[in-house]
Amino acid sequence: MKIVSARDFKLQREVDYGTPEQNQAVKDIIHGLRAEGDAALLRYTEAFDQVTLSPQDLRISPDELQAAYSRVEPSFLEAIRAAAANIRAFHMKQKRNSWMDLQPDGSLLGQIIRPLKRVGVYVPGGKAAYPSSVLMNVIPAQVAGVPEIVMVTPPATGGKAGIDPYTLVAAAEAGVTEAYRIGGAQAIAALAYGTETIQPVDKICGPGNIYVALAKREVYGAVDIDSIAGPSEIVVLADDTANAAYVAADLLSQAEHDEMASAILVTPSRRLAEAVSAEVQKQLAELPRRAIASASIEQYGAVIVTDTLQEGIEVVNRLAPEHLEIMVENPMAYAGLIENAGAIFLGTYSSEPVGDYFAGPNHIIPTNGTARFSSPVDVDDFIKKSSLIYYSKEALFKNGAAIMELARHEGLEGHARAIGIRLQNEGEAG
Ligand code: HSO
Ligand code: ZN
Repeated sequence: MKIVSARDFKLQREVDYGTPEQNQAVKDIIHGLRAEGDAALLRYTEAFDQVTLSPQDLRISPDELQAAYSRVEPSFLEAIRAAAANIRAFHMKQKRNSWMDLQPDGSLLGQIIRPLKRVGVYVPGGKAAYPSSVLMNVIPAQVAGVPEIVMVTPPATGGKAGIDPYTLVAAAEAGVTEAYRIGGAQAIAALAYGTETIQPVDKICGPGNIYVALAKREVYGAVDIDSIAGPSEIVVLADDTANAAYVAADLLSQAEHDEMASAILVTPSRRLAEAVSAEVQKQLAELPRRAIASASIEQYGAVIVTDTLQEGIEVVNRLAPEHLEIMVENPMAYAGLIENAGAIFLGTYSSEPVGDYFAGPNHIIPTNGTARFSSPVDVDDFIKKSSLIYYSKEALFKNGAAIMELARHEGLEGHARAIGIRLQNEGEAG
């Protein structure tokens, strides 16, 4: 790994907005789907997934979901149930209540919290179908009270039998209420606009390839979308007390996600910097996904050596990483100094995979420095609020003049009169 000083480090960040051809292809698919519904969906599935379906095959039946249970190991089922329980418990803490405030003048103000009615979750096919991500998308929606949670996932070649049983089990455990074997931009368009078979949703979440990401951008506005996730990132802030082999293993755990993932060590210890760099090389050689991980380490990996731990904290705050591990002598003392990080893992035993899979917090976390202003996925992403306003007569008479003043200042006489008519009609003088 390259070892650089904080001054010399330049973070390379790229957001993929697709080529003009990709953007045009996505626009055409959405247009086709809106014009022709199911027929277009089946045609695109045949063209892009090489699977021929008829309209009644689109839906993954409840029986098929159930049948997946016999195709996974009992140990997998046990593990995913334990993870789901932790994730559910963590997200339950985020639930908000509607509230109302009664004012002394008899007026009443409040907020009504309601779940979204129907949410679509995209689950990519192939190697990137992570059951853990199904849990992380679906459980917060379910805890929020969303009654209809629709999963879509591309039909693997092989058609009906092709959907990964682990994905199906995760979906069933998390609380998916409907599932369809569709993928790509056409699946996003179907969720956004509906077809004869698929009712449209209010929000679409979940990761996907560039076509899926572009389609989500394109349908945003007609429906809500989650943020578009970039490659995984980990920053480890460590001092001389850290175990170099553990730090290296944690860096590699995220480098193996993607050639564009980034894994960075920030440390004031030159000794640790060198030890971790050597460990990364050693462990890389034995890692099954070494091709991906070494490309990531080569391009986006770095060890940043700072003068002090304090300077290390400043570097971390500037990077605003998706995941931060703090492996220093007294990690608790530093958590409060971190202003920008999506998830903070404290101490030797809180390796990132603990959070990726199991502890309970969501693993869908802002990337690309966006932890500066945004947060991990949570229950709030699946609710909406309505404001509640009740003015008593007393309140209106007390404040009517001020309201009319503001309306007239904006040249909106109709607004002023809507208030004025009541004051005149029912006031002392009226
Ligand atoms: N580290 C990834 C999540 C993940 N890890 C899924 C394993 N599976 C992005 O936060
Ligand atoms: Zn991960």
